[in-house]
Amino acid sequence: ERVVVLAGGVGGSRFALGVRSAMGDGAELTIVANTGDDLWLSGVRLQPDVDSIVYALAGVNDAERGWGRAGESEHVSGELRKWGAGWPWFTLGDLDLGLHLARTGWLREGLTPTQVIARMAERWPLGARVLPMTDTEVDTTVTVRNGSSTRTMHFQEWWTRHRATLEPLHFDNPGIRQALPAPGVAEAIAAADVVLLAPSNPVVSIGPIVAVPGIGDALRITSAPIVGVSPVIGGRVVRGMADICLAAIGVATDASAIASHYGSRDRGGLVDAWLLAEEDAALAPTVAAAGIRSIVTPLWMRDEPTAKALAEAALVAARG
Ligand code: GDP
Ligand code: FO1
Ligand code: CA
Repeated sequence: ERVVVLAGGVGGSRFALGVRSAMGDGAELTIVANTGDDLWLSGVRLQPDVDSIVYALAGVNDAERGWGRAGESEHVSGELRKWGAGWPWFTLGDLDLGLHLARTGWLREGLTPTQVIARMAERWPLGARVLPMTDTEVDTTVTVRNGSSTRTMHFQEWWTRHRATLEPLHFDNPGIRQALPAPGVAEAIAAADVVLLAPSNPVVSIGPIVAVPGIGDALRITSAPIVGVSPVIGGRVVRGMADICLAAIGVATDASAIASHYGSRDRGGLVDAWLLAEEDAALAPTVAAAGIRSIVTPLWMRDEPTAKALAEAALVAARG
């Protein structure tokens, strides 16, 4: 069985672990990671969602935070702050910086981001192939009101510095129309038996992935069923501030509204089936009205067993 998962950071990495444990021997798992959060900082390339997924699969992640390494120290970051270098509100852990330095060196030697991740997988057996959505550098920017005018900033500044407290007018991914899917992404989707959308942020995680031109097309034409998992449980996002992102694109923080936003594949959309939390069972008719089959199942990923059970439910849903 060939399974492809589209994933962001916190929700994406937890779900990826669940899918890996739910899959049988001989099954092939490909995880397509959002790279819209990526940035250059203090001379190094950061790929937060890729790294959250790789660290989680390698078992070296800080599971509570959902990003960065377990057992992290911050000597270098403290020194950078004293230099006035980088962003004082954005901490690069020492172990994490080891990866950023390695990656930046390899990129400068001419490796692609896809090849860099493959190198990471030589050190850490991941039990999955992790692909960036694209090797092209694509940012996510957020435009907010600034008096009578507007101001545009990098997603990380809006998210981490301002904690999403500035009302977003819109999100953009400059350059994404020219971006190509990373090698293997469209092929994996075309050859998949199942495609799963992790319960990731629909706006700034899944949104950029499906906005890469060849990826959206590959999803529309693959013969594999596509099953999405709601990141909203009982009308609330589980971890983070995705509700504020959803409001900016006019989508309610509601599991059925997100399903309708992705749309039914029968009607040119992205999903065949949608996993709803038990708390949201009453939304099943609304999801059905959008032409999407829904399955009610526990959606909380508390630990590996609950993430595995969720992944199993998604795989069962895909089989029809
Ligand atoms: P980010 O890139 O770090 O922001 O992480 P993702 O985009 O992958 O995931 C963020 C989303 O994951 C949030 O909007 C949450 O609603 C969702 N999420 C986090 N934990 C869980 C969980 O246990 N269950 C479900 N269903 N969604 C979750
Ligand atoms: N999130 C924070 O809230 N504060 C930080 O200082 C921070 C540092 C950081 C460094 C590397 C990395 O890969 C991620 C980091 N994050 C930090 C998480 C990240 O900003 C966001 O949560 C994601 O980009 C959203 O997906
Ligand atoms: Ca992200």
